Amino acid sequence: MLDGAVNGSLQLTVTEAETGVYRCEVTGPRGTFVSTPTEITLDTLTGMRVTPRVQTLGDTVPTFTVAGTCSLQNPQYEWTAFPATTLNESGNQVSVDPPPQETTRLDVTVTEGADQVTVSAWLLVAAHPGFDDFNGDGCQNVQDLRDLAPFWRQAFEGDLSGDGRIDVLDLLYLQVVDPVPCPPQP
Ligand SMILES: [Ca+2]
Ligand SMILES: [Ca+2]
Repeated sequence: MLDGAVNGSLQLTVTEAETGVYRCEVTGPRGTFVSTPTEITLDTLTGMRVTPRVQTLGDTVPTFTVAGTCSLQNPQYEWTAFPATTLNESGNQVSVDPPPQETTRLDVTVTEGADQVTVSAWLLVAAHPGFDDFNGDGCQNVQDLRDLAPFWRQAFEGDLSGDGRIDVLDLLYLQVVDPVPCPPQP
């Protein structure tokens, strides 16, 4: 019997040691009832995800991290890029350097004991370069997006997504990481 488990409900903080089959035994004046067993298993890879889920290639080396909600004992990570490109792996992190020439999907298979899961992330690479700082003010911020907006749904040679016009797909490729207004450049 579990220490202290003498009430009508049982709350567990589940670790590997607490997995197994549980039964409840109720004893009263007219005898003892034993419940049907309930099995508790632990899937340590629940909630595993890559962050960021999507990022756009900018002027820094793109890095991704995979993590879940459980702490893992002896995880193995296997990163794969589609199309293939150079990956620099370090535990649950990977950096993509040199930068790929086209949009790349990253898959990571995480293995912990008998459990395994594969999750993905995307590195978006614009079809045409030069949009890192669209208005040339030295920042990649929302002002670049505003300055691109007048071309919305218009023909635009050399656009980011490569279909010859500006729409929501192109905005996905814009980095908006710097402050607004853009501070004076050194
Ligand atoms: Ca700018
Ligand atoms: Ca486009």
